[in-house]
Amino acid sequence: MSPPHISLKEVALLLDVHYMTAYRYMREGHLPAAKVGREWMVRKADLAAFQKGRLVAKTPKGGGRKQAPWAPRMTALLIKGEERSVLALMESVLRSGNDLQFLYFDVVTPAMVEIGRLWQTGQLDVFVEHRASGIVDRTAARIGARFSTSGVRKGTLLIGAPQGEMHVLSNGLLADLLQQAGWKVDNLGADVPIQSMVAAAEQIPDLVGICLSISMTQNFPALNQTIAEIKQSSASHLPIFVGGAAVKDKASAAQLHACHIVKNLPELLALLHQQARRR
Ligand code: B12
Repeated sequence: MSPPHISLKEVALLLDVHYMTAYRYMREGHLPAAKVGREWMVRKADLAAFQKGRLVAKTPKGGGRKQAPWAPRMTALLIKGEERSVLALMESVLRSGNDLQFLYFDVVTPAMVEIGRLWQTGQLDVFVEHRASGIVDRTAARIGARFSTSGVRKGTLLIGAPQGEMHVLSNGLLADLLQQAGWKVDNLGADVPIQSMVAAAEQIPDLVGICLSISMTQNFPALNQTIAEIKQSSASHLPIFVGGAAVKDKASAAQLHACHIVKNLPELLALLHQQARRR
């Protein structure tokens, strides 16, 4: 019977790539390998899975967008807590011709949702979820900073999560994408006290809108009160956009006060564009 492992050199030959390319696949976390003595060894089963992934990647579907199984790889690296490999994978996604929005919403978001599912079904301890969140926060901050454009801004958007809401990864990702699209973003982060959100809405100059993110329906009362108080303040004219995991269905969305319920970034961009034309 042939051994279940082969060396990285043999992998390079089989894949018809330079040894350093095979080494990079390993370093970036696409191809699991273990050092045995002085040699890197790869399980044949892992190589087969990797080759399958590459095959998928080479077969563009849906308008030519590459379909490499990025999200499962991201999930695996986040679960292992491999911060450097997560960063390297993010770089690979972008180098393969995908944009920042694809990286954030089609790779990072499903990976985090899967981690949440594994936690909810008792397959992961919550520390893994905390560690993965920290990794996404830090790596996305490094990647996102490169996409921030300078020049004339379309106006400022205030972003935040209402009192009690700790889920704010989406805020950071949205902020990067909105900045890339030409807005200045003031991101207040998690658990913003109602009065602070109102003060920010009243005091930040050149404000054109407020984006609030909500993941837990139990924070609806705080969100509703925040919206109500903004509507009674000198910032009452500002449009309020609400998005997040808690407003995915119509019944939840119906519990919210006057605001625009937004599903995703393209919808938000379209609404902002409409608002700008009305001004
Ligand atoms: C990471 C995470 C955490 C982290 C948050 C860290 C951080 N810095 O944000 C930590 C560990 C702190 C945490 C804590 C808790 N969490 Co938690 N968490 C998650 C998890 C796994 C991922 C959330 C995430 O970041 N997703 C990635 C982002 C990018 O996706 P997103 O938020 O959905 O945003 C997308 C869209 O919704 C949209 N969007 C979001 N906001 C906005 C805003 C606008 C304006 C627009 C246009 C679009 C938009 O854009 C994004 C891209 O598509 C989810 C699982 C899940 N299914 O969502 C659970 C989840 C949200 N958590 C849950 C729970 C229960 C908790 C805890 C109570 C228990 C716990 N896990 O310890 C606490 C409560 C904390 C609190 N008081 O808020 C539940 C919520 C259930 C519910 N609906 O009530 C979930 C769904 C897990 C589950 N399956 O049960 N959590």
